[in-house]
Amino acid sequence: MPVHQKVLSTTPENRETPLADVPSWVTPNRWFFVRSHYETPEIDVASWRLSVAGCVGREMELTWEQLDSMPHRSIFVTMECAGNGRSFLKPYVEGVQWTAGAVGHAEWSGVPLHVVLDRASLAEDAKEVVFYGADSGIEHGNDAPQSFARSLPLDKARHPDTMLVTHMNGEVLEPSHGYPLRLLVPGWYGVASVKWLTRIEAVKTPFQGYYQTAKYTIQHRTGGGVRTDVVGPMPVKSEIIRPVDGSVLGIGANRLFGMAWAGEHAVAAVEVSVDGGVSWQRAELQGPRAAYSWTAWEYLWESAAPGDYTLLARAISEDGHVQPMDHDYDRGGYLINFSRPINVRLDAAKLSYDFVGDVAKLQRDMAAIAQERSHQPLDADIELMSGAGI
Ligand SMILES: Nc1nc2c(c(=O)[nH]1)N[C@H]1C(S)=C(S)[C@@H](COP(=O)(O)O)O[C@H]1N2
Ligand SMILES: [Mo]
Repeated sequence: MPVHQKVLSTTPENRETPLADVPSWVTPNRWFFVRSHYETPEIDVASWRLSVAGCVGREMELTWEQLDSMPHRSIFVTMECAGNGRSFLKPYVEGVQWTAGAVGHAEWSGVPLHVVLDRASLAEDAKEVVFYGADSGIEHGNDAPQSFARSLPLDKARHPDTMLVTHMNGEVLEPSHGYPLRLLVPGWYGVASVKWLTRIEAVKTPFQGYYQTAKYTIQHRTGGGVRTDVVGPMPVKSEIIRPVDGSVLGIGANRLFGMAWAGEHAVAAVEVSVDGGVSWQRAELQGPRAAYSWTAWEYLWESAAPGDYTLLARAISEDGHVQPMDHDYDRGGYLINFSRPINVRLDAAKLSYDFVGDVAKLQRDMAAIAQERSHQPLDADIELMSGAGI
């Protein structure tokens, strides 16, 4: 059976990971979701340069070789699109209609951004750093072509984990993921991690770009009115990967399996409800638990009573935040981290004998799946993208 990857549009490229078919801690590159606003730019690395400019003591033009000779490191980070899960919102919200798979986890390698900022001697009065991608085009509702650009506040830009990335899971970045160089902002939504970097500019005043002020912003009610916030850190979230919505299961023991993540923080716990949120039980966390990375969890659900059930999972972050039960519509089509009900039926005519796997078994299963999948063709289900393409 070929595995289907859901392609929401091809120009620009938007496709998501089939989470239920790729239940591994590291998302293989060929399955990793792609979210692009314009066509993937063709870049010749021999003539490519990274310019570092603005409020710096020393402006620089770095070649690929120069970057490659700087100190490197690697980091595991979960990346999620801020619009992930948008198709589940009711009422409908405009934009790419992602299901649950605009999220993945990879080992990223490259040069810490602060190394480059230090070499350029960032000025004392710089307030933000702006990152420009090589891609450009006309976005819905805009006449003038523009390039994709986003800024970071100085503390996040200088953070030792914020990186200029050249490799993903040990391989040179693929064109769709930002070759030859992308930014990686651990713990923040994917939009901050600008692909196809060509220019870094330190500035004294807040950047006013389209993807900074018009898109990827959310409304926030304060005592006195409404404030507009830029989409940044990822809040705590979990996903039930198995069983999938609409499954018919046997009575007996059924294993629920999923992932949970909490942006800049590690996951502290995951709770599961099999009665639509009336009562909650602790799930078992499996495998690594670390800041920036998602954590696998499982729960053995034993029930002899046939009928319809609503399953929920809610994650709790190490800094004490609990995943909400409902979407906050002030956020529009972004920051979609509510616990989403999964409806299943227990059929009296079937018996189920699942058991909770130990970590070694879980890893053997994942390796076996990876092995099997690597020989299979990748099929694409093309769906027309609806909405404004943001
Ligand atoms: N230059 C550029 N960078 C970009 C984008 C883009 O369209 N152009 N999309 C952003 C968004 S919204 C997301 S979610 C991530 C997706 O990264 P991926 O395609 O490697 O998964 O890239 C971000 N960086
Ligand atoms: Mo995104």
